[in-house]
Amino acid sequence: MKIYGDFKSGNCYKLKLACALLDIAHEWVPLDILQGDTRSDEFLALNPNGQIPVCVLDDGEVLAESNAILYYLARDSSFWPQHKLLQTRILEWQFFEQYNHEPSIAVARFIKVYQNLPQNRVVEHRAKLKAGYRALDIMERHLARHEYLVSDNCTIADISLFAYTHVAHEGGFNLSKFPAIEAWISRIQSQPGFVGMYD
Ligand SMILES: N[C@@H](CCC(=O)N[C@@H](CS)C(=O)NCC(=O)O)C(=O)O
Repeated sequence: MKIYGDFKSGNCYKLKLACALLDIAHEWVPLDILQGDTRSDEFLALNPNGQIPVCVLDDGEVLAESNAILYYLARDSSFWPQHKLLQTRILEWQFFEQYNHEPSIAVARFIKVYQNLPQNRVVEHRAKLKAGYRALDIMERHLARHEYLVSDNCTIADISLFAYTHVAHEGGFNLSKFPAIEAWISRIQSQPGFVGMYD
């Protein structure tokens, strides 16, 4: 199995982390989005949407969308519980991640880390911080009452939300205002097989 990704991207890191936690062998194919690697004809033939991560299975099937790939990787493990209600709760958090959390926290981080906060994106960055803090507030309130997002152990909902939350400070967020999130980050980091984004 091949995973096309950028090691600094949270969406790609979700798969690196899942493979480490589940001990799934794979080949990592590094791509650089700033160099236009995701716009080449070769890459667009894999994913016409021009985005990473992309996973190419041994039989040639191509999978896109980080949270869908997480399901594929983890569907037979404890990271995807069998109970229908818990599965639905995982999807709730993953849709929240893609619609509310990632578009604010990941984009704020992109503007700072990849683009060094250019003057013409300062106002947008401020708006992303505001929206991102709202998403973090929602997580904080939930995690103040629960050890993990969905069940008593780590699921792919935690992997999805962990990816950009644990590097939110790189985008300008102050996580010290969120003690329950910080404790949850430590719990994820102590999972057997854990690998960091920059490892
Ligand atoms: N919904 C997609 C988002 C993927 C995404 O935004 N990928 C970024 C890197 S984090 C990308 O490929 N950007 C390059 C581009 O859009 O041109 C997922 O979860 O996989």
